[in-house]
Amino acid sequence: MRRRNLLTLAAAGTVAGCAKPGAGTAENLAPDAPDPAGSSSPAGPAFPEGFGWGAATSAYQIEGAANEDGRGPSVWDVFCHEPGRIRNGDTGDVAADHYHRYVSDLDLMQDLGLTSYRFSVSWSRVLPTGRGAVNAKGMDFYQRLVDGLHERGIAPVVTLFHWDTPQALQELGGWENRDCAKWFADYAHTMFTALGDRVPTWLTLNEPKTVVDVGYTAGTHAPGKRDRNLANVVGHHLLLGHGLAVQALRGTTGKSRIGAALSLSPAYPADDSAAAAHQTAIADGEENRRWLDPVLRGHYPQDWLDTQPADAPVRAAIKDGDLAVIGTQSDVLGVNYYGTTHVTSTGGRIMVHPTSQATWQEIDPNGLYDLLTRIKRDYGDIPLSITENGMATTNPLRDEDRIAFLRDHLAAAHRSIQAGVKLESYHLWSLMDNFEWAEGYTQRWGIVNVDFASQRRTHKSSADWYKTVIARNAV
Ligand code: IFM
Repeated sequence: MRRRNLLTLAAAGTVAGCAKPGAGTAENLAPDAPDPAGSSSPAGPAFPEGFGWGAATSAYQIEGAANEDGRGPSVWDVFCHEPGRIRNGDTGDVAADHYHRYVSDLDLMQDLGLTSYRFSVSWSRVLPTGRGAVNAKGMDFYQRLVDGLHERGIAPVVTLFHWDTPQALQELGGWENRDCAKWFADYAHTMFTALGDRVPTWLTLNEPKTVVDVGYTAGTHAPGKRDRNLANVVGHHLLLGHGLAVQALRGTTGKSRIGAALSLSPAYPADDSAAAAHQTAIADGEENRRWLDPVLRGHYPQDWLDTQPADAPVRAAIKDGDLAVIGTQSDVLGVNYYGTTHVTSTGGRIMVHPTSQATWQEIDPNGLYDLLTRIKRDYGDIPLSITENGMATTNPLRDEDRIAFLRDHLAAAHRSIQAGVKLESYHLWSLMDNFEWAEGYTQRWGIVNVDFASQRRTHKSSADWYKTVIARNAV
């Protein structure tokens, strides 16, 4: 089942980088790269000098140590422990035990040659009830992690919210409560103060769309609600939290950059009919513009608003001045890209391209080129970072399918740079196998295999391949 295949229902109303700035420009593309890694295959055209080669993870998916050192529970801790929520009853209690193994994980990143690492902070590890006194031990973990990255020459890209709302705040309504945007900005300010310029790039929200579509509409992610009206209110409050967090950073003397990480999917008509074209425009509004427009232009797209009935609660949730806050200028946009969307004349979705172990994924590298060049065309030259891109595969170690995926997507990213897109960095998802939400440990997204019984890490073929790519700065 497609995790994100909810737009038709929603539209019908039937569902209650941190790379150095200036890196990715066509002007500074280097000539064809030499092959320092000694790979037998010739290197393709080189990426710009200083291009950020990264990998991404998130707190709940890898850290474990759920009940240690004063960490408070998040909605995901509660959700996972409810019977029937997660495949095989898996939880993130231990996950990849990164909280205890972060030093060897940092060494692993250094060995790969990463120059950028995207991770998220567990809000309830730092602020156990989401507000109030800082948990010093929790904060210390992120201090040590950031220090360890700098010692290894890896730039931290830090996401503030990757879905793990503190449970104490959820009991006050979580993101359904407008106050959550303010609580989030206060937490963000705490992090800016603690880590300051040692974090060159902050990301406010990861994929608010997934929270709306999966956490609040399908109900298969925490907090497990099925209410499209409520979901859209949550979406607005998430965006408000983003804007307030950007403003909180502007209120510091720091020089870090900030933006959101949005999951985006180019929508194409499944046939040549006018009806399919019309439905595709609606789908594009839901998948892309309802997130891009507020963040980068300070307004919701009118055609998306028009899909909301006159009495839709989201209309009342949007207060005067909110869009100006949400549209506070970002420095960077994080792009999570997993695939394309094909829309039929009745607004349904069909798969035109191959999928992966994650059957919601429609693999189409050209979609990445279309997406990146479209952002430049429609939203201007904001620096872009690919903050997630990857595939799940059942191949445990010899993951040639993942190598082909990464190669083709990196080639598309390179073409976009040649077309003038200001792409600064690429973070594959994911550094290592981890807790894949409702799928538990059954889906393997890492380039490093994790044996969850022993916590042993082993390079997959894709890790060795990526190491070579990074060494020669070329695919
Ligand atoms: O694992 C997730 C990640 O947390 C957010 N983006 C998609 C990934 C794969 O489903």
